[in-house]
Amino acid sequence: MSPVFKDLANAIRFLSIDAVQKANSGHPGLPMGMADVATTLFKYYLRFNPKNPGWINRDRFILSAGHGSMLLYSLLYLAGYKSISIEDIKNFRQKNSICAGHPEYEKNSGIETTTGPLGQGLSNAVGLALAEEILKKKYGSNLINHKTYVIASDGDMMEGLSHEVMSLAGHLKLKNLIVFFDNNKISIDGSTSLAVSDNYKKRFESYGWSFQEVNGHNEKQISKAIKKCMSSKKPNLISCKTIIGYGSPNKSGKASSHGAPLGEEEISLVRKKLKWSYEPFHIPKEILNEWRRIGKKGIAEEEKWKLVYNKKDKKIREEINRIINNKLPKEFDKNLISLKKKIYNQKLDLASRKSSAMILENITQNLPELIGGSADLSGSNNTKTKYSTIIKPQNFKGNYIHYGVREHGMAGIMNGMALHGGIIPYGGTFLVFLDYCKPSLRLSSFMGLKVIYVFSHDSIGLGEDGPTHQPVEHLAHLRSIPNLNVFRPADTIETLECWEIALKSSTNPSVIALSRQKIPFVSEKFNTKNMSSLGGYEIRKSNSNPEITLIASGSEVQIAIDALNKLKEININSKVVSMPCQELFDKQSEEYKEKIIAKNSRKISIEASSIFGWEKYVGQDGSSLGMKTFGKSAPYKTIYEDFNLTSDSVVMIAKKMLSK
Ligand SMILES: Cc1ncc(C[n+]2csc(CCOP(=O)(O)OP(=O)(O)O)c2C)c(N)n1
Repeated sequence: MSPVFKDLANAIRFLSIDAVQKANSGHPGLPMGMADVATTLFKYYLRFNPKNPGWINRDRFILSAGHGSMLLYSLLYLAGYKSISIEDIKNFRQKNSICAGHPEYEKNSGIETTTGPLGQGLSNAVGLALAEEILKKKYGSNLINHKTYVIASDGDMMEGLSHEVMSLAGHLKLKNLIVFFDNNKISIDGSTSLAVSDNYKKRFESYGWSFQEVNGHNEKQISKAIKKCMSSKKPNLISCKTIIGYGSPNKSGKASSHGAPLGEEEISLVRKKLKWSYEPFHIPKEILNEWRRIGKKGIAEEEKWKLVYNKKDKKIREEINRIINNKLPKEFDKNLISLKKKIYNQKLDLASRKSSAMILENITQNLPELIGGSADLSGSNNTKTKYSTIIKPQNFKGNYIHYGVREHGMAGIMNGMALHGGIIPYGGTFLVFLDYCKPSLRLSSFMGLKVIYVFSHDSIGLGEDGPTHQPVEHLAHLRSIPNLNVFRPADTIETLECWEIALKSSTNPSVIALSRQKIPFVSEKFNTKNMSSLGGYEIRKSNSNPEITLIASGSEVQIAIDALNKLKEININSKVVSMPCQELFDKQSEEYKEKIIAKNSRKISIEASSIFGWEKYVGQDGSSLGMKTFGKSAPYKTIYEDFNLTSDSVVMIAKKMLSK
C-alpha cells in the first residue's frame, strides 16, 4: 500500500514524540502541530538536494521556532540527508549529537542556521532572501532564483526583532520570502491571549506583506496558499491555524504539550488515535522510501541548474566560485599593501571612523561581495563610500543597505546574508548601541560567521552627546564573547590592518571600534607585516630595559606615547604596547606575550573604557586607567581630563609605582 500524506506527516510526529521521550526533554508540541505544513512544503515545493546540501541555489528552510528542533531533524533524516541518521535522532539532546537541543548551524548539513532565541531565525531568513535578490541581480535570474521558507511561532512574532525585520522586508519587497506562522495561539504561559491582541492581518499587511490564512492541517489549503506565493510581488505570510500537540488526546491545544515529553501513557494514546502501530524510531519501509523519493527530486533540479551555470561566462563562473568559497580576489593583498604605503606616506591625523571610510572606499571597488550598510547614522559612522550604491525596493543592484534605525534587525539580517554565502556583510552603528543588537552578534560568534560590525563613537571621546551615547562597559562585554575579534585601532595603519584581518577571518565575526574624535598618526615604521595580527606589539620604547610598560588601545595610544616621552625626561625608561586586539594577542606564544608585556616591568593600561578585564595584563601590582562610572556630557578633552585619562596621570602613577 503506498503511503498517504498523513503517513508522511505522522512519521515526523512520531520521530519527534519518541526522541523527546527518550531524551526526557524537548518540545513535542510544535513538530506535532506543524508536521502537515512541513510535509506539504517538502513534498511539493522545497527545492533541495540532500546529496549536496550546500547547493547555492537551494531553497532555504529555516525553523525560526528552534525549540521545535525535532521537526527539522526528522525532516532531514526522512529526506535522506547524510548528516542525520536514525542513531543521531535517538541521541537527541545528548553530548556531541548533531541533534542538539536547538538547531545549531553546521555548514552543508541542512541545518541552515542556529535558532532558539526567538525572532533570530526570522531575521536570518530576511537576510537570506535579501542575499538571494542581490546575487540574482548580479548573476542573473536563471542562476539565482530560490525561495526562503520559514516556520515562525507566536513567540517569534512577539519579539521586537520580528517587527524590525518584517518591516524592512516589506519595504524592500522581498517576494521570495515565505513565512509559515504557526498560529496555534499557545505559548509557555498558556493562551497567547494573556499577552497579545494584535490583529495579525493588519499588522503584516501594513508592513507591505501578503497575508493568507489556512487550516494548518489541511494539505490542499496549505498547498494552494504556497502556490499563490509563487507569483507574489511582496513577502508572504501564511498564517497556519494549527493545534499544538496535534494528535494527543489529552495534551493537544494545551501548553502542556509545548516543552515536556508527553509521557509513555499519553504516547500510546497518540499512537492509537493516529493509527501508528510501529515501534519507537521505526519508520516503515514504504513511508521512508516515499520520503527518500521526495528527497531525490532535487538531484535533477541541481543538474538542470548546472547546465545554466556552465553556460555562464568564465569570468562570472570564477567570481561565483570565489565568493561562494569565501576567497578574496588574487590582487587583494597587493592592492592593500600599496594602500598601506600611501597611508604611511601621508601620515594623516584622522578620526579612525574616517580612516575606516578611506579604507572602505578603496576596497569596496574591488570586492563585489562586500555589502555594507548602517542602522541609520551612515554619515556618522562613515560606512557609506562614494562607491556605495543603495539597494532599493525591487532594485537590488547595489552594495549598501539603509537598515533604518533597526540595529537588531541589521545584525540578524547580516547573519542571514553571511549564511547564504557569496556575501560579506558589514554594518555600522555607534558602539553604545551594541546593546540593541547583541543577541544577533552573539549568534554571529556562535555560528562563526564572517560578519563585520563597524562600531564608531567608541568612547567618552565622542564628547558632547554625553553619557547616554558614551560606551563604557561595551568593550569589556564584547571581549567576553567567545569567537569574536574586537579591534580598536590606534591610527589609519592599524585601521587598515584590522579591516584586513576581519576580511580574512572566515570562522569568526569582527567588531571594529572606531573613534569619533581625530587621533594622531602613531605608526613609526612602515611594515608590510600586519602588526595588528599579533594583537599587541611594541610601538615605542625608550630603551630595551623598560621599568614601566604602558599598554593602550585606539585613541589612548597617543596618551601612552606622550607619557613615555615625559617619563624619559625624568629618566624613567618605559615602552608603549599598542593592543588593537586582545583576542589575537592572547593567542600568541607565551614567549612573545612575555616579551611584549615585559615581565620585569610594572604595567599600566590606558583605555577610555571600563577597566574590567585589564587586570590580566597589568597584574596585581599594576594599574589601569579607564572608566569606573558612566561618562559626562562635555567637549571630549574636558572629559578626558575629568576622568584623569591624561599623560600626566600616567606619569604620576608610574612615579608612585616605582617609589614603592
Ligand atoms: C528570545 C527568547 N525568549 C524566550 C525563549 C524561551 N521560549 C522558548 S519557546 C517559548 C514560547 C513558546 O511559544 P510559541 O512561540 O508560541 O511556540 P509553541 O508553544 O507554539 O511551540 C519561549 C518563551 C526563547 N527561546 N527565546
